[in-house]
Amino acid sequence: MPHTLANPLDDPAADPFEVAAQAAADIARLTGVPQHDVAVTLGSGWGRAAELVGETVATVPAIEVTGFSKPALEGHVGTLRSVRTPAGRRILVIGARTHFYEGHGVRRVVHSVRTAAATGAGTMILTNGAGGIRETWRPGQPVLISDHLNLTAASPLEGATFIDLTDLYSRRLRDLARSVDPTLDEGVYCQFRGPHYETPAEVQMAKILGGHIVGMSTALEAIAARQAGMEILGMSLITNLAAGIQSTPLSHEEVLEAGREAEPVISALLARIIEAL
Ligand code: 8IG
Repeated sequence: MPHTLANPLDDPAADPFEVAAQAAADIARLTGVPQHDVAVTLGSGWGRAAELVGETVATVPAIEVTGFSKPALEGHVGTLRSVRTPAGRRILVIGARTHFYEGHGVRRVVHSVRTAAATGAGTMILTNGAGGIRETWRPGQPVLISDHLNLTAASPLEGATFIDLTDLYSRRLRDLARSVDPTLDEGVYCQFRGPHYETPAEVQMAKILGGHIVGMSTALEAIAARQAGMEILGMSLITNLAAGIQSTPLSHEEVLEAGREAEPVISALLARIIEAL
């Protein structure tokens, strides 16, 4: 009897791009939408941010799609949605992020991005909730990601796959986002492994290294999106100031609350950016 794996990506012999192609076929079948133009991953605080983007055509539990895993966390929605904008653009809304800290390997972390590319999406919008290092930033503030520091010591690329990451977070898309909201600030996102938050010393290290935002996602996904040839827009909702920057301890509850409060503002922002793409 062959051993049945819970997730085909856990089979080292599997081709992750073939699994993504299968997942894209599942999405086409389950949503009735053969192709998507843009994909959006919703991070902490962004859970309802897609509701103003357009009409939800179909909602699919992520676990029904090949290679996807159960969501690990409250505040992370485990669904894939097909949304149609007023202009008729097809948006794949990914509310099912697998984090590196879950320990299932990088293939699973970037599967949603590879799947999005396989559905036809040429633009990948990656959102997250994160800690802010800049003292002028306030919880509830959205910022653009201008570049990243990948501090996970991992990569979604396998073998001698050399990919250029200059302009990884597209200047064109950042300019476009600022044409929607000129007050949007930007910064360098540091992906830590987590799931613990940083020590104040680690936050100071990130600051010295040129970081402005600390989080536990996005960088690995952006690399995979670039490998797939997508144009990338990254946005962080600053839900807390990073450890030691704020005087009080960090709590997941605080993160959720900042997300709830910012929801109407970032929902409208995201909808307007997508409309302007
Ligand atoms: I929300 O302060 C959120 N996610 N690493 N540090 C890291 N991840 C985060 C933080 C934070 N806030």
